[in-house]
Parts: sequence; C-alpha cells; structure tokens
Amino acid sequence: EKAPVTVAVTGGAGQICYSLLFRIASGALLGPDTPVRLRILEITPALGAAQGVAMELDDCAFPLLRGIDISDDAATAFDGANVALLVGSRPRTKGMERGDLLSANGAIFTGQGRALAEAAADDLRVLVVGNPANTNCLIAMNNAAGVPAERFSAMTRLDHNRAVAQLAQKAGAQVSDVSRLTIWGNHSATQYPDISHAVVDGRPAVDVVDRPWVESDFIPTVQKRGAAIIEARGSSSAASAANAAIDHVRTWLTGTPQDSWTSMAVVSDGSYGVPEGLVSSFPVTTRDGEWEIVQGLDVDEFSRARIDATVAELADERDAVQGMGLL
Ligand code: NAX
Repeated sequence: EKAPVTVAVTGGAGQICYSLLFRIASGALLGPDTPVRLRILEITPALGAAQGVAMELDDCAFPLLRGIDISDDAATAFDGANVALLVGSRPRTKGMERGDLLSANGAIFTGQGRALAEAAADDLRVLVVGNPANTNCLIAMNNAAGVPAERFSAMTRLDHNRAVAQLAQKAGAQVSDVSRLTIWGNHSATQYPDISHAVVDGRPAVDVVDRPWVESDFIPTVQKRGAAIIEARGSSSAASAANAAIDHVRTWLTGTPQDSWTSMAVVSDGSYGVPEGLVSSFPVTTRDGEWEIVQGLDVDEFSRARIDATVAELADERDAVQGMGLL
C-alpha cells in the first residue's frame, strides 16, 4: 500500500470545506490508491463545528481516510503537510474597506506562511482559495522562508471551469471538447477569460462563436459568475469551488493533457509583461507536481488591454500590502 499523504485544510468548518473534505477523503484529490490524513485548521470559536464535520467524515467510513486532526494553531495543523489548501480567510463584511480586508487577511496569511515554512513537509504544495486569493497567496509565499515560490498557487480553476462550460454550451459541444482556454490575472471581476487560443472540437473557438457574444456575454458572464451564484443561491459558490480546488491540485500533481493547458495563479517570471513576483493567473502546463507558464502565445490588442487591466489591479493590491509591511 502507498504511504499516506497529509493534506492540511484551513477553514474546515466553512461551506467550501463541507464539500471539499469529503471529496478529499473519498480519494478524488490523490487518487483511489492513496490513503490520506486530514489536518484541519480553524479559528477557536469554530473548533466545535469542525469537530462536527470530522464526526461526519468518520460516519462515511471512507476506506482511504487514515486520520483527522483539528487545531486552532497553524504550525500544529500544518505539521508534515504535503498539500495545504488555504480555504479559510476573512471575508469582506458590510462597510469594510478594501484596505481593512487586505490587512485582516494579511495577519492570517503572514502567520500561515511562516507556519508552513516551519512545519510542512519538504514536498509541500500550496493552493490558496480564500479571497483575495492572489494577494493572500503572495503574502503567504513571501513569508514562507525557505519554501520555493513555485510551491505556491492561487485558485482560478473555478473561473476556468466556468469559462469552459460557457463556451461549450454556446458552441453546442461537450466540455471535454474544449481546450486551451485561459484565465489571466486576478481572481476578481477584472479577470480576463481568453478564448483567442481556445479550440472547440478541433476548430479555433474564434471561428465557432461570434465576437459580440465573446465581448458582451461570455467575458462578463464569467467575470460576474460568483455574484450570479450568490444572487440565485443565497450564498456563495461552494461545491463548485471545492470541485475546482480538487481539479487544480489533481492537475498540478498528475499533469495537463497533451496539447492543452489549465489556468493557475502562480508567481510571475515576467512572462507576457506581468511584473515579476506578482501572483497572476496564466496558461500553465503541469507535470509531476511542477508547473510551467505556456510561452509564445500571441497577445492581440484586445487581450493586451484586458491583461494589463487585471494585472494593474494585482500590482495595486501588492503595493497596498507592501505598504502595510506584509511582504
Ligand atoms: P465560509 O465563511 O463558509 O468559511 C470560511 C471558514 O474559514 C470559516 O469556518 C472560518 O471560521 C474559517 N477561518 C477564518 N479565518 C481563519 C483562519 N485564520 N484560519 C483558519 N480558518 C479560518 O467561506 P467559504 O464559502 O467556505 O469560502 C472560503 C473562502 O473561499 C472565502 O474567502 C471565499 O471568498 C473564497 N472563494 C474563493 C474562490 C476562488 O475561486 N478562489 C471561489 C469560492 C469562494 O468565494
């Protein structure tokens, strides 16, 4: 039997984790042959609720689940973690300014970055889901001394999956027939879902769908999908976010398909004019737990303006948290 893999998850009592933890324990994250140990981090007042989730995990009698530990101390929760899913964060509440949001999360992600560096396993891989995801990731990455920056990523896979589904529906194709779609930039309403290199059923997507649809329907629908879910469901995306987190890590560990790529927010090396050091979503290929930014794609004027706008927002967020001494 394979050795168990330790997966640390934060925000264990929250709504995303109510779906995510069960998928992990069932084998969806690491495959049907890999036993898993869960280590859950929650804030002190939510420990009881996290305990309740652990009871339900027990009640599933998942054959691959080899233990659940719960803590309100980051270094304890991250002990030996091979994979860390940072889901918990401080959401924006009524009347909160952006600066308040960044500083509240700054306190969380500086501490969690340090705790990961101190306690996690050498092969650690980190996915930040909690918003503002790119900047929270930037903060954790910069505070995790000794952990290579390439081990950190933020989630734009939900945006990517949303874009794939929208394009497939419009084209009358299956989602599995869509490839080479890209989400650029920030996981926010400025993100740029880009179909200019996408392929639908062997044909260039730009030949399959019309430009007005892309500009006035597709792009805003993907950008505002989170708000549309809240409007319809009365609470924010949870199962689809958990599913995207599973997809993100599974793709990272097992690889992208030949001739295609995925979208991941990773540290920029300056590719496509994105300033070095920002955590931005890019077209990315993966293999055996390593990622690479797809090189050499043409960026037309339309795409350039949209990439620049979302990257400018990321640079603003970086400047704000840098000004707070969080990096
Ligand atoms: P919930 O509010 O249901 O759960 C969050 C949980 O995190 C709570 O139980 C809270 O106690 C816990 N928490 C807060 N601070 C913590 C800390 N310092 N350490 C450990 N746990 C802590 O939110 P949920 O719906 O689960 O969403 C979680 C995060 O994902 C939010 O920030 C949300 O904005 C973000 N999302 C990100 C998405 C993405 O694509 N990147 C999409 C879905 C989602 O909106």
